[in-house]
Amino acid sequence: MKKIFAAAAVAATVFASCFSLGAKDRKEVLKVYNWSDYIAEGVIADFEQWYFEQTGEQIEVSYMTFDVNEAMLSKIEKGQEDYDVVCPSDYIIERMLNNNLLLPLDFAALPDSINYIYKYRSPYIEKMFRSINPAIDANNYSVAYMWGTTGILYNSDKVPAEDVATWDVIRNPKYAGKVLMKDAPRDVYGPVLIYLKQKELAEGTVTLQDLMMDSSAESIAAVKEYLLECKKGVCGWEADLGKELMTKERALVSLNWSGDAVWAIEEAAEVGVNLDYTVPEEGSTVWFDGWVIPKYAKNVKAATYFIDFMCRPDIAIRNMDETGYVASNGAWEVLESQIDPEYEPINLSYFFGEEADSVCVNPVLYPDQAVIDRCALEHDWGEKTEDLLSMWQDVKGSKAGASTYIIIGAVILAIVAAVVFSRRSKNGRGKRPARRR
Ligand code: SPD
Repeated sequence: MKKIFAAAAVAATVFASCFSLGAKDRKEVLKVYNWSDYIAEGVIADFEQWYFEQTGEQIEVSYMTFDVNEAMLSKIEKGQEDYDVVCPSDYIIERMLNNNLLLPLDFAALPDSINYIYKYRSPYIEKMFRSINPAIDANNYSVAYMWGTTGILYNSDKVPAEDVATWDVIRNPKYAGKVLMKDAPRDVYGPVLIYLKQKELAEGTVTLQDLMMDSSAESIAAVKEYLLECKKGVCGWEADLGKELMTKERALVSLNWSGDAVWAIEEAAEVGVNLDYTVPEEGSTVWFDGWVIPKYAKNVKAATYFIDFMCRPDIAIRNMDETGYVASNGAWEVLESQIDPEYEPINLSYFFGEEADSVCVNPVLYPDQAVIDRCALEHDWGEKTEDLLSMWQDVKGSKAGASTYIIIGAVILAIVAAVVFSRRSKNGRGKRPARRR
């Protein structure tokens, strides 16, 4: 996975855009706002070329990135930028639908020969998108890009599998100072609440779906208390760097997304570090990031073509191979590209149809039915989101965790060393002894 090259290519695109956009007609510009590290090298340039071939019109993509759903949403809600196409997660799509921030997608406008969206939509994705918002079918407003689970990425040489069978590994004192948390409040809140309510889940008095909607003051307080305990052992809150810190063994346990895990496992193997990923037994969240067109978009036609291009199987495969994430694309060609006899056969008929009931693919990429059955979709909390964000700030900003102590310790040592050194210099004792003749 050539992340560095991909990043350089994206940076070059953005750089080039900055210098040429001023002179361009807005209709010749497509503003894309996507997650960082989420597209393969060269795909943007290939889209510009393909768009010209299909329409005879020039387009220049202005490509911008974000790392945190809530930060992206705040820009959209304030109308700070007239993005044409954006890639939020499921519960943010739900919020955008509730707040009337999205345009319906018109794929009938595309010529049949290049309409990849309907042709390759997985039945599973279609069903899950329908469940995003029971009142409005999200399939009419969004097309899934990548999807996955939230779980634990861990160093399998130093952390035994039984320790990661539970979310409580993030609080396990054995790994204090070596735990990374995703800087994504909803993606941490869900698993922690599932852990805290495991007894009620087992007894059947609550369901995973109930927990995804649980924004009560009691639950937020319980998750806060738990996270404050975890914080003593947390060495960082990361948006995108966690995978690299794991490959360098700077951390041993990382609450992370399956796509980052795939990337990290492959990169780590190349330097002899063994990482693995699991979805703890208590249950977790399954998530989807989908393309949407905000209602103040200026280039709906190019945005529609862009979303369609991302669904072309060869493009989906390139994006998967380079980012580690899984395309929401049900094309058989995509499945075939991932088949590797090294893996045990798993049942992916839920995603690719009946014929895929026993396929050898990486189970971190495509969870089998048993994992899916213990995962649920996050949902928008509306106004209550503020309570979560404020709890999150309290936890991250409150009294020091391990990483803070390490930094403070290093600063104190540096000051002490500087003072000792300056005293020794003044007394002449720090000087190199004169050579005997
Ligand atoms: N570096 C790209 C990361 C995108 C992951 N999206 C996951 C969102 C889960 N809510």
